[in-house]
Amino acid sequence: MKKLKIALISPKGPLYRKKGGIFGRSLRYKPLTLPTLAALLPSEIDIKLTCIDEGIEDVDPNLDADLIGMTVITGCAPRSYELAAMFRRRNITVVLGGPHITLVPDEAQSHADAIVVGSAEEEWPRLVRDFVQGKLLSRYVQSPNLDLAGSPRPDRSVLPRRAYLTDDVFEATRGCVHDCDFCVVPATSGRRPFQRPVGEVFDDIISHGSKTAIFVDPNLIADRTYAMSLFKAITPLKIQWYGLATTLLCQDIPLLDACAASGCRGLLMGFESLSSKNLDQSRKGFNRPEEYETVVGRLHDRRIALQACFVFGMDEDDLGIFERTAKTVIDLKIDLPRFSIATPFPGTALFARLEREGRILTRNWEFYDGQHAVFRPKNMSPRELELGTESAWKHAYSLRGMARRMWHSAASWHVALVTNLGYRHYAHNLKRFYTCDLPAFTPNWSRFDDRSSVIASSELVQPSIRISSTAGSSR
Ligand code: B12
Repeated sequence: MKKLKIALISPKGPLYRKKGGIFGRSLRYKPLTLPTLAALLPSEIDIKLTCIDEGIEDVDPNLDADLIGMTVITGCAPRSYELAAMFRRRNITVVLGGPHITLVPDEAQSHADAIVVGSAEEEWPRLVRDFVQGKLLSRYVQSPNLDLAGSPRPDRSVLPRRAYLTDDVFEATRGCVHDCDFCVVPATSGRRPFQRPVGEVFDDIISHGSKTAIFVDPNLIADRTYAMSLFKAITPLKIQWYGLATTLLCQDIPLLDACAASGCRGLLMGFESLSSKNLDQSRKGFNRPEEYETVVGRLHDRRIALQACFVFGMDEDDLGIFERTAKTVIDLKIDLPRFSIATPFPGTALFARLEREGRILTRNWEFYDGQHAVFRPKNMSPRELELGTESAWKHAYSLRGMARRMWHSAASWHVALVTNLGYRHYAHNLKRFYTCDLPAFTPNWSRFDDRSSVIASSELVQPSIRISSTAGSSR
């Protein structure tokens, strides 16, 4: 019987339009989505599989496939729809899935022969079997009763190892218990954290022979009991690992100690804002700005480096916020600060509120990359928000700022230097990495009329961003 030819594609995203992404391809870790989808393919069907991460290799327009599956995050949606249209014109069946499809299924439906809403563990193998039997449905929706126990380990071999810094990438849980209004996770996964049994995570790490691990879970400590048992289980492996957690970890000393003892060397935490009012409005009031210093101190005491993420443009933010935040991250000795522009992803509570208030500037999802203003902020213009964010990056990664932060870094001297230089390069080249407005990528400028008119008219107020001069002088 003829082999079924399936291609899985991760389309180019905001950060990876240019080959090499922000740090050059060698500093990226291997994404888990395509390896997870590959492992779920039904074993009884004879399949020839091709996997393409468009961030590292081009998609051949003449790709030979019977069925193409694409994973879509919001910033990549226009590119995904463009590819889908191209393949459908060639009578290839196209299936779309991923966070954006789950957030706005009705929009996505018209761009594909079938869509998968939610996780793929049950619905993707079912879809492939239906396709083979000529019974493809237009929509497959994951039931909320998903159980990750017994799911196959991701097949990391489907993407080339050499193209990435590491493929020691793991997923223990999916979903989060919190309900932050800007986050897509409660909208895509609900508030129940789905969990792989700890033993299966352990086996995945062992069988992959990993000495380091990156956990992509949105909040590894969402369920304390699970987190504690995971930390205890992996302690004997003596690996070094990196992941995501909330600041609540630092209020729970036994859990924090167990986390450190299990080999945690770096955590990404969403600090989001220095304003409690902003945090309360975003339903992330459990973050307490007055405790940020304690959070950093407790992590550093345990040799855990911190990548703290801040967003700008929330309703309490004024023009002084960029400078205040950039100075604070230096004073707090945050190892790797990150800044982005508040982004109301469709399907989130934040999007619904801003839409009700008539503040959404564009529905061109290409701009939904965390670095473009896609809504009208309260106390500044969209252009000021974009320039201010850039200034905060430059200030935090000025040579003086880097030196002050790195002096106290929990990471090794070498790692701190390489990562800081990487982000410094990024900070000074944001325009190159976020290129929605470059004709090279978007030849049809009129597609952006809705946003560009607002941005252009607000250009006039540019000079009022005080921090730009500070940042420039300290380079
Ligand atoms: C790892 C990660 C990254 C990595 C790698 C990205 C990658 N492509 O793998 C890096 C660090 C590079 C990254 C960068 C960014 N990311 Co990111 N990232 C994640 C993270 C933490 C985990 C993703 C993951 O691997 N999950 C494990 C896999 C197995 O799950 P999954 O991808 O959801 O796939 C499952 C289902 O969705 C479904 N599915 C997915 N695709 C498909 C396709 C088909 C055909 C089918 C049938 C099913 C299906 O099946 C899978 C198995 O059940 C998620 C948060 C999260 N935990 O989900 C954010 C997340 C995906 N990222 C997000 C964002 C915004 C970004 C950035 C724009 C951030 C920024 N400003 O820089 C950039 C853009 C990157 C780009 N492509 O240009 C958002 C997306 C929001 C949205 N509405 O689209 C998320 C959801 C975080 C968040 N809470 O907001 N990211």
